[in-house]
Amino acid sequence: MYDIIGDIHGQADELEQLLQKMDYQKTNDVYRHPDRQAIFVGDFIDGGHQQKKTIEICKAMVENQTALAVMGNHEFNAICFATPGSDGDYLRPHAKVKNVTDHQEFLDELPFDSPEHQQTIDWFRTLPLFLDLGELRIIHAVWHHASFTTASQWLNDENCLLPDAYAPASNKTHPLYDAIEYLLKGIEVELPAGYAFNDKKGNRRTAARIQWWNETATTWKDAVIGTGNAPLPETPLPDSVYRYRDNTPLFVGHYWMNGTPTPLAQNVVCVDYSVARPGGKLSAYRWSGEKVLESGNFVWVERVE
Ligand SMILES: [Mn+2]
Repeated sequence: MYDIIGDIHGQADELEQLLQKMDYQKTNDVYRHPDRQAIFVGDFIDGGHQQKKTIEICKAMVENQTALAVMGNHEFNAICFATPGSDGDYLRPHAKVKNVTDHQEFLDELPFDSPEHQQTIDWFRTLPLFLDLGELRIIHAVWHHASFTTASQWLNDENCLLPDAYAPASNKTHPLYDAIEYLLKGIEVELPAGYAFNDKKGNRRTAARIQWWNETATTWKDAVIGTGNAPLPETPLPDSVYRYRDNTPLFVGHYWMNGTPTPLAQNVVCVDYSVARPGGKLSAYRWSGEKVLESGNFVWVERVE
């Protein structure tokens, strides 16, 4: 059975506390549990000041099969930052200031192109985009069938992106770009004509995130998230807007949740409770075969301030 652990973002102290709280013990430098396996939902890096240590702990667990892991958008970005494209520039250009500032603490700990940086990027490349374990599924942001179809020809047998996939996945005009966006960063849906909202940075947006896990939110007004107080239509969402309707329990990270951990739906859990920001938690869901996910199965530690 599995303990699914949320986005760590370089907070290694909290990771060790959480593992110990779940009775994982460190033997021969590897955390392990006598009869459970951990699963990391990605986003090991960017944020906290212990990114190298976080990678050491998680990589050792994955290599010794005491844990499984999937790729987060931050690992995908780190690979693109380190991968030259055919035009000679990196797939995530270094001249764009935001690409560097978002990643600076990682680069401070693992200097660009150093052997330890290269080894870390090589390990990130071995992380699958998703895990389908039959009775449960894990992906960083959205389990999205249409994007799996698009991505399938760019994956190896273990569902890792092939080396040649990173260039098309970084090219906004290529179908693989949107597929990776959906799987690792979430779905945005165009609002009905005439509707818009201002995002956190004050930019006017006409596409919004939706609660793809929530079948009971049937109108635009109820289903859309992150739109603040903007007026939204109370008309039904069209059927074309994606919802996760499968019975198989699904675990995701990515969403910077607040408050007391609880399932998003009876078949969907988000384990990301924002340990990378003040007041956040590192959380895990201890899954033991149940089809209906329950809030009592969450375990967490508070962020060390
Ligand atoms: Mn993420």
